[in-house]
Amino acid sequence: MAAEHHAPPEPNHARRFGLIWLVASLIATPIVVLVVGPIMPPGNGSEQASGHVTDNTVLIGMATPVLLLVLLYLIYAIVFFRQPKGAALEGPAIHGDVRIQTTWIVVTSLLVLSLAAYGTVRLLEDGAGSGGGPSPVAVPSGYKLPVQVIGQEWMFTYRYPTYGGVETPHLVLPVNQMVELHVTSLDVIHSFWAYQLGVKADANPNTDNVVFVKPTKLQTFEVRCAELCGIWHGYMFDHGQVVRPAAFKAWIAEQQRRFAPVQKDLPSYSTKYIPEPTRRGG
Ligand SMILES: [Cu+2]
Repeated sequence: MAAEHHAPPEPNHARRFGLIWLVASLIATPIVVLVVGPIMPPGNGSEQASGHVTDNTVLIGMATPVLLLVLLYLIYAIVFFRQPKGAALEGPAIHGDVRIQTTWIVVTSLLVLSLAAYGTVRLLEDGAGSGGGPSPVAVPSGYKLPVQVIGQEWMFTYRYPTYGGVETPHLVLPVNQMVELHVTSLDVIHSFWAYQLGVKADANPNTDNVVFVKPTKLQTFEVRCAELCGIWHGYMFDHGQVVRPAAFKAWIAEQQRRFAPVQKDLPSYSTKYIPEPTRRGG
């Protein structure tokens, strides 16, 4: 009976848990990166979209060991630190443990600062598919097809300045061509969001917001307004297409022919437009 009181010595929990966490992280992180990474949004519709997938994979890869640390410790504590029924004892509190405090500060600082550095480098590489204002810091080299995106309540239209400033109701882009989008608005604030192309840029009145995108896949993509802009905001969407260069040439020629009669009533191409207020009582 007396033997009951001689409890076995406590195992080294820190070492045992550390080992469990290390093994779990070494197994789970590659699986997450290799299996979950490739299906992360927004897909591979453009260079910018593929860049987002890479960035999301880096983030989820770094988050996996952190998440495992929290979850596994929770399970470990429930299993090994469970108090017998009726006991209201807490474990000894940890105060002023220099090793734990230092490790905590160093590891969390390294994680956050390395992600900040990574994000800055990636942003400067290609602008990451978001608007950089009228003179963006990151400008890709080589020829860029300029296309203007005009938001207004409640639709987007598109102008192609290198094709006589023709204005079209749908966005069609040639594949594997770097495009320089000039996003603006005629009235309130909108946001041009082509999800599959990894592009999202504010469409503000009297503003020329430049964003670059290089579609890499023949596809139909969605265009949505991503800024609450009035009562029909939810219906402010349409579909665009990425086509072969020859198909683009044929399409733009057809648009120029079709819209020639109304073209003369449009203001000439400009990076921004100041719409005249509606005349009343005339
Ligand atoms: Cu809108």
